[in-house]
Amino acid sequence: MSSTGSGSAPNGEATPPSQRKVALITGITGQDGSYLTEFLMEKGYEVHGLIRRSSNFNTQRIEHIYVDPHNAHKARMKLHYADLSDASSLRRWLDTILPDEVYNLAAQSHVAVSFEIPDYTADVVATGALRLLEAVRSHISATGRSHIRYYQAGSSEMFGSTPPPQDETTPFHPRSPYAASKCAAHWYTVNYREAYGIFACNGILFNHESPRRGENFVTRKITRAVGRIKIGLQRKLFLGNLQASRDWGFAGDYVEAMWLMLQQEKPDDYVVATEESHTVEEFLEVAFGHVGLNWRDHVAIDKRYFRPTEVDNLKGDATKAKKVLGWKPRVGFEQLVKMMVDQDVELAKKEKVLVDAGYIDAQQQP
Ligand code: NDP
Ligand code: GDR
Repeated sequence: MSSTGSGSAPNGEATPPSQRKVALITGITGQDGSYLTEFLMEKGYEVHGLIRRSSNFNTQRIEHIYVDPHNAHKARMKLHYADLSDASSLRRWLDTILPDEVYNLAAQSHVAVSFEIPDYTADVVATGALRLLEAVRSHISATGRSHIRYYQAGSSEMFGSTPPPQDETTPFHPRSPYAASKCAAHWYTVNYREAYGIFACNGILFNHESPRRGENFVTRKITRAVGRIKIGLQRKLFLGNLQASRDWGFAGDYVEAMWLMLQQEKPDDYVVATEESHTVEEFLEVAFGHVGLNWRDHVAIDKRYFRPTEVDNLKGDATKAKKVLGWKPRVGFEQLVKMMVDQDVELAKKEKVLVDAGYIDAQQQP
């Protein structure tokens, strides 16, 4: 089944349809998928996204670029039902869409949740990547379209307990079912490049955040709480390990690096990072401080948020991406935190209007 919708970015519309590059994105409804879609549409691409069936709409992050499919002449973003656990759907859409570039962003991407649903996580993250690579391989073999390029969304979680700074030569030591699955996906990608000559790249991306970040990742969980506490909708925030340190960048900057990898002469693997690391506690300081609050008055520790095995310290060395791709991050740590807090204060104000009008319950969180 296909539900086609189209979107029109302000720029990129000048490119005639026959000259447009075509991209296929798995995980288009996620944080990175939404930024990558905007980025590619600005560049004049036609973007096809694979979405999975859910009982509620899962397209909130791309609604602003969605145009009703009946406006066919403006159709530059199209959505199709598929799932990384369904190999036949992947091959079918490759054969139908005929993409020039494939970005595999889909994943069960929550590290803590991967301990709860390890089997499913491996099926989607590891075997899902293998299914897509195999679909690309057999599509090329059937059609001769060997120019097709593939991007695999790798993760700094693969480094796990190997101490920083981490670069492309650093050994992997994964610390969760999610991270072990991403390692498998990484090596499947390398293998399909070496075995079949497919233009396939691994982006080893360190944490990247934004106002569109899922609300159960620590950064967004914090900034949502700051907004709600500031507006009087919440009093407490329960967190786990505050000493973990992460190299946090802005998602909008990182999708450019994905695209740049696929524009090179040769396929390769790249670390993408800001090269700065901060603890969760430092994030709290900046986030609460930005609205004149003291995090210590609001944060409580709940052991349920500790992981069976933790990744203590990630800090990337992105020398190769800077040198070869000419990529660099534009948004720094403090700017990122403040951007997220500002947007979540605005969101909380809107929530407050609904609470005051009696439309929603203010006591969803303590
Ligand atoms: P999100 O969790 O925001 O998005 C994940 C996307 O994958 C969603 O569109 C989701 O659909 C989709 N998805 C989940 N399961 C399936 C499935 N079985 N079949 C098809 N689609 C599925 O992740 P991000 O945007 O933050 O990350 C993008 C990718 O980059 C992921 O692979 C992640 O593991 C990886 N990554 C992310 C980093 C980060 O800091 N953000 C860092 C390094 C790597 P739905 O909307 O329906 O849930
Ligand atoms: P991470 O992101 O595991 O790095 O994976 P997350 O924001 O979940 O955790 C970061 C650190 O914060 C600690 N933490 C908490 N985490 C969550 N989610 N909730 C809490 O209440 C909490 N309290 C403390 C965690 O223990 C951890 O140390 C993200 C995902 O986007 C992956 O898909 C991606 O591959 C990596 O980043 C790079």
